This record gives sequence, structure tokens and C-alpha cells, in this order.
Amino acid sequence: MSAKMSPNELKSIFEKYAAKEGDPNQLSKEELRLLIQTEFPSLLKGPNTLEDLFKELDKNGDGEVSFEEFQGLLNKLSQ
Ligand SMILES: [Ca+2]
Ligand SMILES: [Ca+2]
Repeated sequence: MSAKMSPNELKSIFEKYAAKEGDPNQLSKEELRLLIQTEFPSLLKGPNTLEDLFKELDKNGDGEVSFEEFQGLLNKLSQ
């Protein structure tokens, strides 16, 4: 997968995984794990753990990642 993603692509990926359990508009940690392992496995190479990534994305600290928070991933992908 290319490192550049359009907002629409990101949105459809988000929706696909966020709908798996609980709130369909929020990614739980388990949903984020599935999403990252399947779509962006390269993000977990090196020193980054899923725990780090989840904390970084969950800016309001409510234990779930909204689409707005999820867009922070774009910055990581373009690094
Ligand atoms: Ca969910
Ligand atoms: Ca959150």
C-alpha cells in the first residue's frame, strides 16, 4: 500500500474496522489493532507498539479513537 492516502480511503478503512464492535463511529483498541495489523503493518515495526500508537491517537483519552483522532495517523504515514 502506498504511503499516501486520500481522506476518502482513510474514511472507508476507518468505517470498516470501527463497525466491528461497540460504537460504529469509534475504534476500540482491539479494532485499531486489527486495522493496523491488516492495513498498516509497517507502523508496528521498530520501536512503535500498538499501545504507543493508541495513546498517541486517542487525544481526548476516552479509550476509543474517533475518525477525527484517527486522522492523526496520516501524519505518521507521511513521515
Ligand atoms: Ca467500534
Ligand atoms: Ca478518543
